[in-house]
Amino acid sequence: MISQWRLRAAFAARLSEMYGREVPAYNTLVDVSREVNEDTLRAQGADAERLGSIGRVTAERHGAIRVGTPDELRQVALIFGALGMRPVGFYDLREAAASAVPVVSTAFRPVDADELARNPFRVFTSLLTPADPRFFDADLRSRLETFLAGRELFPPELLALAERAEAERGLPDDQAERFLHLAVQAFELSAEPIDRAWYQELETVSAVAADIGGVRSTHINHLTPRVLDIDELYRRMTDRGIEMIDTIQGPPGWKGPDLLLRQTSFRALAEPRALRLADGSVTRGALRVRFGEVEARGIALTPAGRALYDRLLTLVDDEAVRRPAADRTEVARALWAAHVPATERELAAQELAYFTYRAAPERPRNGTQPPTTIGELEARGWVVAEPVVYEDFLPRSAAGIFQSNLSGAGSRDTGQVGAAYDSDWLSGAIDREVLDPFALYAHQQSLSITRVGRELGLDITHPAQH
Ligand code: OOG
Ligand code: NI
Repeated sequence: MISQWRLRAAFAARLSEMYGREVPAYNTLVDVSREVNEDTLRAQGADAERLGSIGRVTAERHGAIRVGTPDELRQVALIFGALGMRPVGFYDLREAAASAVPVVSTAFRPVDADELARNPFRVFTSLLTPADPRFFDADLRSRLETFLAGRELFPPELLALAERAEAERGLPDDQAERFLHLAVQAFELSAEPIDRAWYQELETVSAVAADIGGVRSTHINHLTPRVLDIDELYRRMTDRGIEMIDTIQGPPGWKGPDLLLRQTSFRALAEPRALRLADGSVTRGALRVRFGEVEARGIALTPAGRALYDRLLTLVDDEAVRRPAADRTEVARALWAAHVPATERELAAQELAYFTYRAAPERPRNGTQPPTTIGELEARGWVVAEPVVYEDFLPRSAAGIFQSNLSGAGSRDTGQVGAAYDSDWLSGAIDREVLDPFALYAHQQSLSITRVGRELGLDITHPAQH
């Protein structure tokens, strides 16, 4: 029997192999990431592993896929469910992007700390929103929905195996092999000719809509390695002559702890695709949709910490309007230095970030009365704090990643009111609860405090959940 986490690790590795064959520049990104990670580890020693062991970080990837209907998303949820991955978080890219990005998204990932440590593979998964009249008029919507209803992304054999793997928490060897083969195949770029007129019609609305609804299959859009020093990676890729997008999305590089998530990418590459013309003939064309992305992960923030992050982003925007010539990164760095605590201890004290706690190996001597708050226990050497890694995504960064790789801005009818989608809607559509990332982090923190309290025989006051 192959367990779910082994299936997940094998799927991630095979997908990576397949994507490297399809998009060789991805291999360069993986190679440079590995070099940067090795150099960082050499330079920083154990500090470099504060947010994950080098083993985990080297193997770590996230993928991105895009589907067209709730039914397709339900099938995706089943396939990832087989791999022990659950839907976490709701991202509305329609609002976060300036260009037309008519999708709402979630991320499938493992949720338990030990499962994340075994293999943290996650997939950012976007669902097209044909019901949003800002992007699709009634006629286009109906043709689009008919087109989507007539395609099959995942063969029934794959779904049956997925169902079995999820129910039995694994698969026997031969079935595991078959499942992995079919699952990877489902995300390969299809050679089937694309109806050029249909693709182009959707492209005038949104390049993302064309990528999703203009073809009869799905494909992996990018696969993202994790790097310990993203500024260094950006420099090295640029030195190799690879054209990167203008910025690193997310928090600026600064002197304090790494927070949340920083991401950057190289521009989508032209890939040969077969196109069917109106007269039925097939010609070779090229489409730019797939790119390479890389990310650095930091500490998970509480709702208060996240609100601070969002507020600082707004301040950076305001400042950019006031001083258009100023360097955005410098502006962000200055704001960070002024508003964000520069140590883990202060982040914890202000309840801006999540930590787990364990009993210190050497505690104050007998007879010393221990304090009762977790902050005091940490400060006085009774417990040791470890930062919780941010396992999720950021809507604004995701929008930036989408946007910088679109061929055109598309169009949007701002006179229309957008169709409403939210986390509950998504849960209903796929018949699985879309989990709240904050609740997962808070639970992990609180569990560790309860445990350490039991170990030390103390009734510890937990930080407030806000
Ligand atoms: C997804 C873009 C978002 C990320 O890492 O934020 C994303 C897509 O292009 O389909 O992958
Ligand atoms: Ni991504």
